[in-house]
Amino acid sequence: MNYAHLKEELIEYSKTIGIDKLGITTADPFLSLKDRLIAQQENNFASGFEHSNIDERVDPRLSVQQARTIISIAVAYPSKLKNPPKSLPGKRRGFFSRSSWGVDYHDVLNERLKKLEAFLEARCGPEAMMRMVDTGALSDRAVAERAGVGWSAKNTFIITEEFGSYVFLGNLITTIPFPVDKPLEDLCGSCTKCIDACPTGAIVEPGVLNAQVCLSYQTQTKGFMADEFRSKIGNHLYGWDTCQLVCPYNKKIPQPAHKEMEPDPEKVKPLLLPLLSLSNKEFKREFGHMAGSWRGKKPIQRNAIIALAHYKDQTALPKLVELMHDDPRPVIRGTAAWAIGKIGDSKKEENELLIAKKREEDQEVLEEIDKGLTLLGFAVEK
Ligand code: B12
Ligand code: SF4
Repeated sequence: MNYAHLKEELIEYSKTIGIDKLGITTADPFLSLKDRLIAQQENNFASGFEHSNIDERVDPRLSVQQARTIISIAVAYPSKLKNPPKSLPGKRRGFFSRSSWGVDYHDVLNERLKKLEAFLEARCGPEAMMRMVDTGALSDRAVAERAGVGWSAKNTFIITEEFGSYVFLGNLITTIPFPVDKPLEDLCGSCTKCIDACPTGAIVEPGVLNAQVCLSYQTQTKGFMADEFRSKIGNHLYGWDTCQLVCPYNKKIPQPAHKEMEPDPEKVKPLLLPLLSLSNKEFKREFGHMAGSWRGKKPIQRNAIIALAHYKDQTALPKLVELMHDDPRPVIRGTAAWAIGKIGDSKKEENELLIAKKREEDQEVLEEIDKGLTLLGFAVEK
């Protein structure tokens, strides 16, 4: 079998099924990544969303014993929203980051990798292969970097020269001895725009992210959001793109034409208030197909309440009072109480908070009620 020829055929085929870039690397262990992953944990910089077994993360052969190569694919996604609906007083809107536009990228990339698998099986017979998109053991970025798909940039992204960093990554581990590609030159140079623009200083040094303070991570947690981040997330419901938006390599890039990834403006910039009344079933129907729904309804609703507080939207007060009194979830009751303090300006809101304070039994919610009262100028006894 001529594997160089097979690789050429594979690359040609990949273009016909919506893969924008493909590179191949060996299945050798990612040695320098190991220390990096250990350091992330020791410094408490990891998010907790990473695959937990570090040996499996760095050694592809713990996933596929006879692995010879890893195919890395990149699929570009749009970064510009056509005809965005306006966020108006009384009709304020939230925002899902670009990685959540269109159909969940896990489904899109997995479907494309399945096609690559079938293509290779038809030519090589049954081979041991394993697909990975985001949730697999390997670091998708480390694979893409070594396969020459893009360089590993200061903002920790893989940046492609063709599509900037707006690419999703996926891998196919194979037992096929393809010739491999070379890593690309790092083109960040002396630029530090992403480091300077990050509102929380999350890029602690070039290529190192403290995920705990990254606003993308903060929008995805399920508990109470620390006050310092509430004032920063603005109207963001899921994810964060500042370190991509400021990057010069994302400025003059083509908008990809993948139908599945086209954003529905009403879904990616939804009205905030209706989000607070969605049942689980309605949430799944409306947002379940989006990558940003993976943590369920609660973080999105919590962030929607914070966004309404950010806008000081008075029309939200009746709903927030209802949530503070009746919602079974402490995070929602407490965040609503804090938001009432942020938005409210009358005795009425103060009375509602005092009523809630008498009834509430959850310690964290009680603290949020006190924050709300303090924001309204009420002297809270400690
Ligand atoms: C956990 C995780 C997160 C966490 C932590 C992110 C992080 N930077 O570590 C949080 C929740 C914050 C997050 C946020 C986002 N994520 Co995320 N995330 C992941 C996940 C599941 C694991 C990442 C990981 O292991 N990080 C640990 C670090 C240490 O490793 P790494 O970044 O993978 O690898 C690099 C470093 O190790 C570095 N490195 C290695 N050795 C050395 C040595 C030195 C000296 C240095 C400096 C660096 C260095 O080079 C490696 C290659 O670039 C991957 C999917 C996967 N399975 O890999 C997606 C992934 C990284 N996420 C992705 C995306 C799209 C996002 C968001 C844009 C979503 C959004 N809009 O909000 C943000 C971007 C935030 C950011 N600046 O990274 C994409 C990135 C695509 C790309 N072009 O790079 C991925 C690859 C998913 C995918 N399959 O497409 N994510
Ligand atoms: S903003 Fe500058 S430093 Fe940051 S990733 Fe882009 S080119 Fe590199």
